[in-house]
Amino acid sequence: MITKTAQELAIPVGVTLDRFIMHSQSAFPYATGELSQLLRDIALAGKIINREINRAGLVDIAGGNGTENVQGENQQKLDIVANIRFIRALKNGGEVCAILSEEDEDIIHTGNNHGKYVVAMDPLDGSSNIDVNVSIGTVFSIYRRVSPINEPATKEDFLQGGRKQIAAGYILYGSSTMLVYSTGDGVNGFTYDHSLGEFILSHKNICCPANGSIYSVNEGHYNSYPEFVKHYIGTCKEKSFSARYIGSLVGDFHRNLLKGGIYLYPSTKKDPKGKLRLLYECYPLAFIAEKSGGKASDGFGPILDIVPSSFHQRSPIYLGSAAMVEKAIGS
Ligand code: AFP
Repeated sequence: MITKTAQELAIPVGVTLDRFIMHSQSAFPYATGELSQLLRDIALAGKIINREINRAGLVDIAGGNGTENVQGENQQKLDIVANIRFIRALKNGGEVCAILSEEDEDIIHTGNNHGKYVVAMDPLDGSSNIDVNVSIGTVFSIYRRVSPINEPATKEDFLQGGRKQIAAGYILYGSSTMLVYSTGDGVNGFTYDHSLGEFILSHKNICCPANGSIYSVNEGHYNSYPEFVKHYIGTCKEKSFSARYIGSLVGDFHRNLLKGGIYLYPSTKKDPKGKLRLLYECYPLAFIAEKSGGKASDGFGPILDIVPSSFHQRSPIYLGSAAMVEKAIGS
């Protein structure tokens, strides 16, 4: 008879997100646990959105809602659902005094003026992929407020600049659902185990490969890209790099983060300042890129150094493996 060890008989579940957060917090003797709780609130909202997405084909929450968001883009029902879910989770959690969302023009005051943090987020990015079962994501960015505690948050809380983020990350609703985040010290990824209802540490200390052979760009806009971008795309083709672009920033970024690659969204004639939003698309992913050894540039300098002037401002972005980003922008 073949005997099995305890490990073989009952494979360990692994480290849950809660346990990981608790252990990380204990490394900081003065930590109050509020940021930890905030990360848990985000994870909870992610689980709920994951459930909604999985049921989308069965209940009436797929497809357009017939409304437009602040950017003038058609809102999908799930955009609205995800926005409500996140706002509710952050309001109920109590640590966040205000939220900036892609879906709303102005900041949303949670009523928790005692909260130390503000969150900028795109609750559901890649809306055009919702109906067709392609990966979509949530992107978030966390700041410690600069306005006085116990008073309403101000716009300055959100316009601090990318270097002031104290944590950022994303949730990818893909072939599996993953939460990837950093509080500044490394980047870690957690895969959602549906049967347990828990995010489990699956990608410890993610390091973006220094170089790669995947490029992700919408080549449909090629004719209106700046010359340096056309030149770089040409070099990718000469080297027979793989073109991979699904039109969901989180999915395209995640692939390149793990395998080595670059995501480009340059300025175009239609969007001379780029399409992606600085505060809740570019900053958080630039933070993750840098903390994992990668780079993020707007073509002139690091994305995180851009001084923001408005909530929904846009930026071109070149993001991913350091050597590829450097080559693309010619530095
Ligand atoms: P939507 O959320 O409106 O689908 O935009 C997605 C996105 O912001 C980003 O996730 C994609 O990479 C990019 O826009 C796709 O834009 P193009 O359709 O112009 O390639």
